[in-house]
Amino acid sequence: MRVLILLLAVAATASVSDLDWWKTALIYQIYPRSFKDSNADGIGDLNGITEKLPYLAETGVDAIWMSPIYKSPMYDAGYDITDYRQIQDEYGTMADFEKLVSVSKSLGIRVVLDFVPNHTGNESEWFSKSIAREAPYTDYYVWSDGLNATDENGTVYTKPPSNWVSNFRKSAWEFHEGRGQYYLHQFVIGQPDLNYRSDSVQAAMKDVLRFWLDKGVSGFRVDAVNKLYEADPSKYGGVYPDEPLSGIAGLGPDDYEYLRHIYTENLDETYDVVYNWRDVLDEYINSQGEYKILMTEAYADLQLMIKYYGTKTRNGSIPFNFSFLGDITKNSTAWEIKTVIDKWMTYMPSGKVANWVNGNHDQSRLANRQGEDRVDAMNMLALILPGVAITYQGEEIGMTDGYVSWNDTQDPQACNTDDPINYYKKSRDPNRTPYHWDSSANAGFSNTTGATWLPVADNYRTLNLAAQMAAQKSHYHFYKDVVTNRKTPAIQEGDLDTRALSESLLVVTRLLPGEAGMLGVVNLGADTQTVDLTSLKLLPADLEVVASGVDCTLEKGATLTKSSVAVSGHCAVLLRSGVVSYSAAHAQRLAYHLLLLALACCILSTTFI
Ligand SMILES: *[C@@H]1O[C@H](CO)[C@@H](O)[C@H](O)[C@H]1NC(C)=O
Ligand SMILES: *[C@@H]1O[C@H](CO)[C@@H](O)[C@H](O)[C@H]1NC(C)=O
Ligand SMILES: *[C@@H]1O[C@H](CO)[C@@H](O)[C@H](O)[C@H]1NC(C)=O
Ligand SMILES: *[C@@H]1O[C@H](CO)[C@@H](O)[C@H](O)[C@H]1NC(C)=O
Ligand SMILES: CC(=O)N[C@H]1CO[C@H](CO)[C@@H](O)[C@@H]1O
Ligand SMILES: CC(=O)N[C@H]1CO[C@H](CO)[C@@H](O)[C@@H]1O
Ligand SMILES: [Ca+2]
Ligand SMILES: [Ca+2]
Repeated sequence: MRVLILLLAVAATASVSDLDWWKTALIYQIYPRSFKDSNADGIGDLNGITEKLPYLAETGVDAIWMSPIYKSPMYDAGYDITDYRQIQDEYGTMADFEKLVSVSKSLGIRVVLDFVPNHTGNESEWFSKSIAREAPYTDYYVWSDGLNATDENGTVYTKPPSNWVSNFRKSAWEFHEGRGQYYLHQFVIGQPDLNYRSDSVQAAMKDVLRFWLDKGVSGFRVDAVNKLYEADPSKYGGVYPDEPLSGIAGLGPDDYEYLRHIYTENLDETYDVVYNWRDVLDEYINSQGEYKILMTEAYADLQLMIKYYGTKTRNGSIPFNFSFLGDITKNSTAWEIKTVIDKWMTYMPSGKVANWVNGNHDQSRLANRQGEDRVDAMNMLALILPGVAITYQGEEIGMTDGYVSWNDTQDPQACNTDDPINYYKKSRDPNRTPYHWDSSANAGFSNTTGATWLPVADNYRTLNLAAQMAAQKSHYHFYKDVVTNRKTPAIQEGDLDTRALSESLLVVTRLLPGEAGMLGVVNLGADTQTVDLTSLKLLPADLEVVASGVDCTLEKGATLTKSSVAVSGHCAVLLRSGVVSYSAAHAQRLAYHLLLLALACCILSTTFI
């Protein structure tokens, strides 16, 4: 009987951790094309990822999220999917994928896939059948007749159904001869938007989720979810309404930011779809014994983002918070960074899980956006704040944007500018260059004798993982030390306290009674500053350095006291305190109250006697 209870208890704890794994997961975003090439064709692939899984396990990563690996003609680096159920040839086979999942599992790493529901590639069978008006595909996409217009000479011509602009510039409508109608593409011409007003599309996309869940994936990151719906023409007299102008100076009708996207973004209908997908994922919790994560990419205002979390009656997703990307710059002060953190924590519904994203394949590298001297600071903040942390490949070693010439440029967002001089302002290629494994040819990314799909950044000989592993101090060592300490109860569950002690000093504390406290201290300035932390009353006085950034003179293992912590310029440092005890404070208060009581008794007794 006893043994049985013990077994049940063990089983219960195991399942709790499997249900809660996602709440504090460190998720590593892999951009498959640029991670590791296993067969010397210059393109990263699944077997390359599998080969490097031990590295990720050693680093302490809980899950990998892979950018799209599905069948695609690569008009938008795989975000133009022609078959949601097949692996792109150059990335490998379904067997390679299954091997990747099983090796991941054996190393304790979960696999999260990118789900791209807004559009397919134009070479998909669904699109061909929709062109041919074959049921049920007829209305799978957003089709519309053009509008009749007359030019100055009185000649009648047809123009697109509305003024909508693609995210990658120019009209969002493309005429298709075969169907004799326009189709909508919020991204490139080769990415026709699916029609979420079709029940068949809704059902088909749920089946796609089930297909991969059946293969044992642990959840999805959903791409561009805020673009799922566009205005319903039946509510606008049968036409797609034009969007109003943004009024932003210096832009023309081809620019995405020229319009205010009130009819093509963040429509109310979107949220239900997300909640429905959540339900599909929940079908698998019992059968696979783990919670499935759902994260949504939606660049939107905070209030709109928060709705993705769910409602009183429906569970939703974790909306990606891009505030680290969008709202923090090289010049942000400690006050501003604290405000960004506090804002999210304030608006987030209670009981939900926060997340911190420091980079992705669409944004300049952390080192370029925020400066090389802030790489450790930003990595640490994402890792010690409550909730999910997402690291884009290469940020753990502080990779920088690579140079990609006009001739080598692949990104449609840059190619669509037709501008060989200024293309780079729109290009996302510099932050997608291959990972720097070591100082050998092609940075150890590929053994090809030809060109890699994007050129390797030329600083790889000095800035690479092998060099950082060998060095005494490096971004990588710091990152890994912080990740190790991320597993402590204080960071997993402790209360959060953020303080900007000056323009350049930020202190993030995580305290849990009965456990060692953890605090990250960041000096954004160039000069050493001495910090007095005695205002953190519950923080024990004795501190030890457990992770020391590249610019820190406080070394790992050093001990100090909270009244005086000298933080060198650009230093990010993680400190561990002694065990936090509420009982000591309690005991003190109790003693004080007892004293008061005794005094009162004394006074009373003397008065009455
Ligand atoms: C445009 O004109 C054609 C004839 O030239 C007509 O068949 C069609 O219905 C008109 N479309 C609209 C939206 O008025
Ligand atoms: C898909 O779109 C691309 C342009 O992005 C075009 O070159 C190609 O011909 C299209 N393919 C089909 C089947 O429509
Ligand atoms: C939402 O998810 C939580 C677990 O994370 C579960 O306890 C709760 O029952 C779910 N609510 C609904 C409405 O499904
Ligand atoms: C930072 O400040 C400098 C100097 O004041 C300014 O030139 C630069 O544009 C600012 N950068 C950002 C990203 O705000
Ligand atoms: C961060 C991210 O995933 N961005 C993607 C958003 O969706 C478009 C279209 O699918 C892609 O081009 C981006 O890379
Ligand atoms: C909560 C928050 O900071 N929201 C941000 C989300 O991302 C967009 C784009 O980066 C920002 O404009 C929002 O401020
Ligand atoms: Ca390859
Ligand atoms: Ca759409």
